[in-house]
Amino acid sequence: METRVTKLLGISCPIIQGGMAWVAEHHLAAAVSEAGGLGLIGGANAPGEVVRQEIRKAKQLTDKPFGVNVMLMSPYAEEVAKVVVEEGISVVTTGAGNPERYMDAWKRAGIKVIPVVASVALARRMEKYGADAVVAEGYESGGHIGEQTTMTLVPQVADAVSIPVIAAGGIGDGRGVAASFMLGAEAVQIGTRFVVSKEAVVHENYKQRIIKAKDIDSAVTGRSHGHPVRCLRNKMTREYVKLEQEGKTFEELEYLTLGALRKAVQEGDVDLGTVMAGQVAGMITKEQTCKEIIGEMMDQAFELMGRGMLR
Ligand code: TUI
Repeated sequence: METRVTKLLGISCPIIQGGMAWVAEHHLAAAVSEAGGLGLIGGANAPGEVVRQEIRKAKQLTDKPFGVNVMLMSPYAEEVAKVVVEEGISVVTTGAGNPERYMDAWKRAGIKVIPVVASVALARRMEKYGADAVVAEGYESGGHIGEQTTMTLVPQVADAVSIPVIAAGGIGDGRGVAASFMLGAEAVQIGTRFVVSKEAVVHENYKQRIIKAKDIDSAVTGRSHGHPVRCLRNKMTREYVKLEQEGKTFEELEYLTLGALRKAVQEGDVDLGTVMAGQVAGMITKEQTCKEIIGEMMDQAFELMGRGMLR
């Protein structure tokens, strides 16, 4: 399937992997790119040199294009912003903030810049600053989220900008891909389903928590201090939400989440760790290779769109 996004990125399937903290490392990024999508290395809270090594390892696993996600709330965002230029990365996505201050340097280096946005206002602003596309990410997503649902955000962003829109949040199979295209998107970003891929170096407990999750099993922590994060309900989220209701400040709550994502992803502590996942967790039933995931999603999307719903 060819769209402005596949042409822009030089990929064969309009599927971009989410730049998930701790999960989006070189094995996953390379596997998604090898399967025809765009793999991403998640900069997350890692120092520039760690991201540089991840980039170099991914280059050894694939000749296909892959990108880097720069998490703008990271204390190392500036370092990572330089590393992507030095390492000749061709596409950067950004999350959890406004990347304006880096965009000039990235554009001068010929990097395609795709900010993740959660509002029409930021999408418009990013287009003005030279973004090549935007990811419109809805509230159904895992991790740091905005307030708009994917169903409402994607068409409003698509109406507001001329650059291509990539839909994210709540897309777990080919039905979601087809629906996204109907909302005006020209590609999708997939996170949670790739967490449960064979190539994702993620603790088995984490993958099993997603596989066993039901539709209502995620919770949003951090609303009270303006940094809402969606993860699967557990001892940590129950304690967090209880303390938030008691009026505790961000600083008082921080101890609960410091290192908690690593604890879940690497050590498999899915009770006290942060198990970030989107609302699609309830429809993910098995571990598959990235190639199987992309193949299945595209086949199902094609079948649905071929029924005359889109073309
Ligand atoms: O960035 C994400 N998802 C993430 S980042 C992350 S790491 C983290 N861990 C703990 C706490 C916080 C972060 C885990 N998941 N998605 C992209 C995204 N960006 N979603 C929403 C936004 C966003 C929200 C507000 C982007 C910009 C924004 O406003 C910027 C502005 O200045 O208007």
